[in-house]
Amino acid sequence: MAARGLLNLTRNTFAHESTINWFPGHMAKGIKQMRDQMRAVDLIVETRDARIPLSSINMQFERIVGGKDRLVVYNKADLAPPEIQQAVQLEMAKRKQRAIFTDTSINKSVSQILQVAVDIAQRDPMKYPHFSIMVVGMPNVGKSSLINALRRTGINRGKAACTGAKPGITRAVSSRIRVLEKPAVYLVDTPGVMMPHIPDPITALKVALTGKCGIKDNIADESVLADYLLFRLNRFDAVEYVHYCGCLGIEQPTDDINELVAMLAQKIGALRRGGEIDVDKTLQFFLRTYRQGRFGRLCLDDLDEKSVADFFQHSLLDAPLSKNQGQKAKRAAQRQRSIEKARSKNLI
Ligand SMILES: Nc1nc2c(ncn2[C@@H]2O[C@H](COP(=O)(O)OP(=O)(O)OP(=O)(O)O)[C@@H](O)[C@H]2O)c(=O)[nH]1
Ligand SMILES: [Mg+2]
Repeated sequence: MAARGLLNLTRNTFAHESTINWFPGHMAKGIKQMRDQMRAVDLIVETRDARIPLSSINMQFERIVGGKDRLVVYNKADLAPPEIQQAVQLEMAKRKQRAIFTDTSINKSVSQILQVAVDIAQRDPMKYPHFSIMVVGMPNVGKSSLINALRRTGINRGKAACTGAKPGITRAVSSRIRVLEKPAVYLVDTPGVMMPHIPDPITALKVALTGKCGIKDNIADESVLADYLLFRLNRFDAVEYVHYCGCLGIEQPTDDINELVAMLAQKIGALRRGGEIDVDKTLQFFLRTYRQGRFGRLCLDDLDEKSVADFFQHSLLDAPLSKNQGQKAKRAAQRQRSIEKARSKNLI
């Protein structure tokens, strides 16, 4: 790994203003279906993305699943550094939430979910002649993959739910899918649900970067996503990307996304007639390669005590339900910040 001190890496912050407001109709419909079926549900498996353990929390589920027994599952654990697991579990324990980490390709990993269900069901067999789990979470966190993996692990059967690399594959709440015979355990798949408005622009970038919203819908600009990714990779000293782009000039990390695109385009042959660079294709390759985990196992959220506290205080607890509420909340937060700033300078 190159020594950062020698490198021309100049950015310590990433300036970004725009947020994401993406809430297609099938999500609102999905929430209604979830609410309608909630009475028959014994356990909620709230699935989050291990690469963004904070930013993949959707506070809407607090309102939807309210008092139900809940297990938080951090999926795609194979793409996140193993050392974050303890910190996240501690944080969840403080919030009285059980949390586990899963990788859907590993039976032992997903069978932890079945174990939780079996433990609850066996405590009171009269109450649970059969046990129903509803799997909820943001788009593309791997809900349907988890269901297929649980079916494979529990009853050795093939896929029952469609999965895909793009968000929005599951469009409606599914019927019950059996995943265990004794005790009888069923799962219900649900469409991924976004926050209608993500107030913090950097949280929005992380959500988009990990593939939670459709790029084709122009929700997030790929060049901004790629630039933010480059910024984070450099900040982490995660310079595996250099090896991908290395053969044609980049021998050390760069903070310049244009330089990276120029080199990478040559390497992958993303060139139009006359040698002009196909920027879109190159950016897509860069983002796809990251999402496949080929730049290493990275956690995009900061998990030190202060960052976690700030996150819960500012981004989540007052999470708005609509764009209007979001704008109001943003203005209120700005006002509050100016008051605090003025206070700290003893002006008030
Ligand atoms: N690396 C990795 N990829 C996973 C894992 N689980 C799922 N995936 C991949 O993540 C992508 C999304 O998986 P889905 O199961 O369709 O996600 P979903 O949450 O059901 O998505 P929606 O239906 O769109 O809300 C697919 O390409 C899966 O192969 C995992 O544990 N590790
Ligand atoms: Mg799905």
